[in-house]
Amino acid sequence: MSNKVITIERHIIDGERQHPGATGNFSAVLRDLTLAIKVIWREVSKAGLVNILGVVGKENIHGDVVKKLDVFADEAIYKAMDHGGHLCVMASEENEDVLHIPDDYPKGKYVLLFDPLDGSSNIDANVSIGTIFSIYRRVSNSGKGTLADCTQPGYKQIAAGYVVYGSSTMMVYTTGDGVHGFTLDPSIGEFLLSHENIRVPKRGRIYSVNEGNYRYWDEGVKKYIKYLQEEDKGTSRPYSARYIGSMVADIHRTLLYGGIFLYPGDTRYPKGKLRLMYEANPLAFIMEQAGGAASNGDQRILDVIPSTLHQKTPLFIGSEEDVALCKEFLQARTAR
Ligand code: P6P
Repeated sequence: MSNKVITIERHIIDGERQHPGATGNFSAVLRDLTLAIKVIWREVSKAGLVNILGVVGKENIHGDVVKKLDVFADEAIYKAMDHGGHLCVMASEENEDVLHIPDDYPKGKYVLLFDPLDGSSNIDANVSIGTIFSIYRRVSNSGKGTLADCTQPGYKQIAAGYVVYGSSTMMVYTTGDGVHGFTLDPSIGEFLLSHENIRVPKRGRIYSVNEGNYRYWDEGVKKYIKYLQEEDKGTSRPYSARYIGSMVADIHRTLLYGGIFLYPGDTRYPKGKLRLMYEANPLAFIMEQAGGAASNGDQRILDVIPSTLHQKTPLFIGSEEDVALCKEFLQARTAR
């Protein structure tokens, strides 16, 4: 076991060097993004002190207006990424339209999509929350990026990652060459390689879903969850139920321990609640790169051809065998 201290910046550059002819721009994108994430971490880790540091909308002890954390995170990423000259356009969960690079800054060949702070409603209960990002090469020729640059199918991603701000803060990312996890060492402000080449177990023993929605699920989902709750030692059932309600934390546990996370469509919301472009796609890329799977119930998430920037999708993601079995129950629904 090497005791080398490998920062995420070092890991990114080493990865870049393995691609002859790489320009270094891509590693600059990830480096700039890592800086934005450290700025977000600093605010998120103070969130519990909000009553001391001022409440949202009011001036804090420094005379600055306190912003909602997800607005703060959104602005922190945009400001860190808008001037490096590597991106032609961005898009965020917090903004209806695409986010253009200011006119006086150069435009690059990459596209960044992000959910700046997913699960932020949990922050008051000190529950882990997360940042999710997805990077593509532009499809437009030059100049300002376009909506088409931001609505490419997930299989075209060149990188994806998430940060889970929890008991420790971890950044997990892939550039298509495996999945690697970095834990923030607050004493030096660096993300250090702690989980090299993460592999999700082929099958787990945990399912993660909001069972409060049971009455709205279709029959296939109901039968699948009931199946997981039956006793059969031969197939490691009953499974345990774990649901944090903060997707990045639920996905992180699924990635490390195996099992399945599901947010199905239902009679109220046929497409479910989660977003395709900056939630399901990046997490699907990561899960597949770790040996798992991600489906919308009918097809691979990464094969879905997007039609709108903020479109929602049902999501069934986790261990390969668990997702495959779940799909059998879902498709039995349509075969009925
Ligand atoms: P529900 C958080 O608001 C979020 O977007 C995801 O992080 C999480 O998985 C989901 O919503 C929880 O939704 O309907 O179960 O409360």
